[in-house]
Amino acid sequence: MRARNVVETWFVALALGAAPGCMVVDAGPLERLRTAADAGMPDAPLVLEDVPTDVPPPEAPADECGDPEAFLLIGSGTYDIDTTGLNPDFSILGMATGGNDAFYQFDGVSGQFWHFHLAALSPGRNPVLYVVQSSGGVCSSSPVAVRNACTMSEGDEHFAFVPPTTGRYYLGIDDGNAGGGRYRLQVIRPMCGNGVQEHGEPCDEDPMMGRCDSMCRILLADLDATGTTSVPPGRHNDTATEAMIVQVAAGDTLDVRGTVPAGDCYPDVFAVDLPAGARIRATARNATSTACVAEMGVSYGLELQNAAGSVIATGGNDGMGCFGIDQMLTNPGRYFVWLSATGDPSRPANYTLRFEHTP
Ligand SMILES: [Ca+2]
Ligand SMILES: [Ca+2]
Ligand SMILES: [Ca+2]
Ligand SMILES: [Ca+2]
Repeated sequence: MRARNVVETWFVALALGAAPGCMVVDAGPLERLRTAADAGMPDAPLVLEDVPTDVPPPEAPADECGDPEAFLLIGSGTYDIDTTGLNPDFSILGMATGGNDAFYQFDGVSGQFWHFHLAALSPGRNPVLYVVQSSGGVCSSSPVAVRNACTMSEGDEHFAFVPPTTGRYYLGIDDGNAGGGRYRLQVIRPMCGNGVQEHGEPCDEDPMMGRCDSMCRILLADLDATGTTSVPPGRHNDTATEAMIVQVAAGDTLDVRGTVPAGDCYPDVFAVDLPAGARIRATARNATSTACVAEMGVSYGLELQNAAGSVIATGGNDGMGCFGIDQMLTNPGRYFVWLSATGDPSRPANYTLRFEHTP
């Protein structure tokens, strides 16, 4: 609509012979004149395609990663991007990113919280979203953060990003399928502690309530002494940054009930703080935790990662028919359990993930 407004303003100024410095603020008389001249027939509405679009909007992304002229993202904003005229000149190590790519830059400050969300507006796309650093105008093909959770589909890609170091970063909008398309990028800068749960924030409430910590991460604890708790629905919990903190003391068991929505590509990520020498078991069970079976047509995936993001165990049969992870830990620290559910995309998968912490 921006282009249409530009054209109409130009038309009004020309028709009225506007002198320099004269501002036309009321197009009403002109509209009535135009309508009269057309014998009462209103003009056909302009559509975007009628307007020359060879001048990109100022917030258009750059074609090349590392371009020092790339638009600088500062605060929250929404950007409509068209990569059809751009080139597929960048790729991420070990990932299919053959589509045309586009780039923004931003100054990341260590510890700040960003959330990026990319949706395809054109059909047949497979968006891929990543953050890379550049040196001397050359971007590293090893991303600082990367997301292609929906690898075979048009599903949105999004992630929380906390810069590990302060510096200039490039945000890449790419695609697993060749060619370009139209996308909508949302950049969100939530403020933890303002009492408002913003897009990208798992929660934002008083830590004294015991459901949300001071970093706006969801706390999962046995608050009602039933041995069971539930994942609040509809929250961001699919990266280590957004992981839900499972509070299970040595010798205790906690059943965490959750749901992977129908067709959802994203994992549910849990964090557990464990001392040296602890043993952690995480087993996937049915919705009522009565049996070690997934919902019909669904299969679970499990990974145990350390704080550096290295996979130290993957799910397997525990010998008693349960799919799970059972790991002794030498080093103390925060560990992450990634649960994914694949299968019938037409209905949600309800699960219980049982955490057992043995000293
Ligand atoms: Ca590419
Ligand atoms: Ca490009
Ligand atoms: Ca994708
Ligand atoms: Ca907030």
